[in-house]
Amino acid sequence: MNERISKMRRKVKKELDRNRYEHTLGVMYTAGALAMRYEEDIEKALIAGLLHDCAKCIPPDKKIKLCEKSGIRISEVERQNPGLLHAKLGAVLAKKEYDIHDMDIRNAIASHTTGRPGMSDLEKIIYIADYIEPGRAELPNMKMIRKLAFTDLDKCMYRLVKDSLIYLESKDIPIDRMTEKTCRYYEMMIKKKEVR
Ligand code: DGI
Ligand code: FE
Ligand code: FE
Repeated sequence: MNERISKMRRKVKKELDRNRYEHTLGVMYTAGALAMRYEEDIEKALIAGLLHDCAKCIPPDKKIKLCEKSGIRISEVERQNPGLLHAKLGAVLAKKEYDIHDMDIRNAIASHTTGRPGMSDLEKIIYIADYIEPGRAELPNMKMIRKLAFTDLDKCMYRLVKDSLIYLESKDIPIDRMTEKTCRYYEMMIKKKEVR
């Protein structure tokens, strides 16, 4: 691993608890493997995977304060569930603390929790790697989802976002509007592909 990434690894390790750091390494290497499969930039995928949860272990009230300071707009759902903010805040910290100027990497960090319509392949890779990394608690149908990740990024996105919505609804957890938009978008995308 090159010196730039090693340095980032040491810094991220200090910001995260042990389990979160282990998960982070799992996402980093899984994103690297998906980048190989889809001929994306491997180094970018490793960096985005490494930094995707860099704001995760900041206490909720501090998350809100840092977001306000950085000019991130906070929705009602985010105010009630500040955990959601770790994605957007992580993208800001990637710039400020880790010197990441690449917008695709920062977008991948920002969109990794709710997704968004029209994600780049790198963004989809990070969203998906977050779910399928080897250390992740088993989801229903994980075997099939892992296979789908290496077969079709859009189908895999739709499946994961749809399953997340079903899960959140079953637990009566308020849904972020972006998660709903993402779901509708990828449903439409895969229908378009089927027609062709
Ligand atoms: O940070 P990770 O745990 O690795 O994974 P993540 O960034 O995907 O965050 C997962 C959490 O995000 C999980 O507890 C569900 C939550 N989440 C995702 N979409 C929504 C959501 N929570 C709310 N309230 N609304 C959403 O739309
Ligand atoms: Fe996350
Ligand atoms: Fe994660």
